[in-house]
Amino acid sequence: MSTDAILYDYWRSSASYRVRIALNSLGIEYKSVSVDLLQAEHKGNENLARNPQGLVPTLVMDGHSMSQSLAMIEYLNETFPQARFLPADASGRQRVRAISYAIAMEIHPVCNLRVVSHVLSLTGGGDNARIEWMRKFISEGLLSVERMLQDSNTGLFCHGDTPGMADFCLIPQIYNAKRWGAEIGNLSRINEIAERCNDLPGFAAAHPDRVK
Ligand SMILES: N[C@@H](CCC(=O)N[C@@H](CS)C(=O)NCC(=O)O)C(=O)O
Repeated sequence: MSTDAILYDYWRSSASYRVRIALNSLGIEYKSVSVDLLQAEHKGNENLARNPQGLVPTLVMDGHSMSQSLAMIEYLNETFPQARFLPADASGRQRVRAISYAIAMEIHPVCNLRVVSHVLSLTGGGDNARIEWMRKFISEGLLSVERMLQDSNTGLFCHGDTPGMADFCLIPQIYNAKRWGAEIGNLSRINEIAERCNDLPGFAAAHPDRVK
């Protein structure tokens, strides 16, 4: 589907990766504009004008400039009738949001570039400290998600048999776990779901290696 959507993102950003999966899953064509985090482009005036928090991603669509990846996914869910990113029932939506937030609001913030860089600057830590930090919070966080998934509402995907917002959060976090060498091999539910998601074209096309 052709739209005038623009996603301001960065190839390795997991919040951007979530939104790429959602857009691809709906077959929405969009223009991708890179905001290079390593060059600090996200802190520049151009990015601040579109994203007041100075972060990525930003989705410009339907005349709105949107920040916050989960709010974008919910916007797409509400505006595209074919999207089934959240279930129809309130308790299902609560569960999908809880899994999504366990990743996006618990694991992701403490592993963010600016947070880890600041910790290292305060403590004088180097590359090894960075790796240990990332491994600790990602493996502990995903272990808690694995426990959330030990539930009869989990199906082929995080909730039931349709991929949705929780899966859109999980897959980028697994990419990060692999990137940093976090121990997740024993998380059987997570690994099974990841294998299924990664076979889907919308997920595959959103992978960082496909967009860098
Ligand atoms: N909760 C925000 C998080 C956005 C976010 O933190 N993005 C990261 C990249 S994944 C970023 O811009 N980091 C820049 C930094 O930490 O300086 C969302 O879901 O959109």
